[in-house]
Amino acid sequence: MKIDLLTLFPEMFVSPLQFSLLKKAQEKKLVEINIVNIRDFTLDKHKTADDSPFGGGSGMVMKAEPLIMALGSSLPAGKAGVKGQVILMTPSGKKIDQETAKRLAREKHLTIICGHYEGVDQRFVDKYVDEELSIGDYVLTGGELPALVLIDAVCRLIPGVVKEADSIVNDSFYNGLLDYPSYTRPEEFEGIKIPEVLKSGNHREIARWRRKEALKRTLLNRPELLASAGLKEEDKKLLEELILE
Ligand code: 4G3
Repeated sequence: MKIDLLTLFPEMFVSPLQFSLLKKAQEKKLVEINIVNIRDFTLDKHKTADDSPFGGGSGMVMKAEPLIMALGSSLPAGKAGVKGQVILMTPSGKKIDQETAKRLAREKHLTIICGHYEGVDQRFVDKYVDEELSIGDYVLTGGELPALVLIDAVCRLIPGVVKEADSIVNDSFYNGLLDYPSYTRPEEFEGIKIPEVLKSGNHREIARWRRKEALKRTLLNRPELLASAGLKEEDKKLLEELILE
């Protein structure tokens, strides 16, 4: 996958992309991330990337021309018009979830634009942006951190980036429920022992306990997920047990 990142603050990406999963994904050539400084495509000597809004009001609006030039610079050579999926990170976008990450992990080319100030000239958005995405209902100073969140969520789903059997099938949300709790050595910590069942060696009982704990967490923290988790008869029995407890 190729990812072009259009930003006014390219330095914000240097360190986060050099560690852990994203570093390995790039080393293995499973992902190529190209950072484009929008300011390099401004047309005037002051390198103006933003301007005041027509109609008045506070804040600044990102200008369309530098964005279009920056977008053009990242298109594959000889493939004008084949730009992949162009995404704008903005608090007014659709909220991303694991399904969004799975869908985007199947794309060959993503272009992610990091908005700033009060927004982006709507003519650019209408003509060049395929989807506006948000990482949640809060406002940040820029789209850079949201872009990194999206890239991390998407890249770990690209085949070969994370050892398949490992994490992904055990992820929270993979089965529609939150994760069950995990424990590691020592067996006793500050007087608290690990749940006895985890030492039993009885894999059926362990699986049942984990399922019940996942249902418990989901019931307590995210009850709205239960409706679409595709619960089986056995799950409903576990839920009834939990409600009685
Ligand atoms: C306003 C994304 C602010 C308009 C961006 C961009 C939060 C998110 C910004 C705009 C952001 C988010 C930059 N803040 N919740 N700030 O994903 O286009």
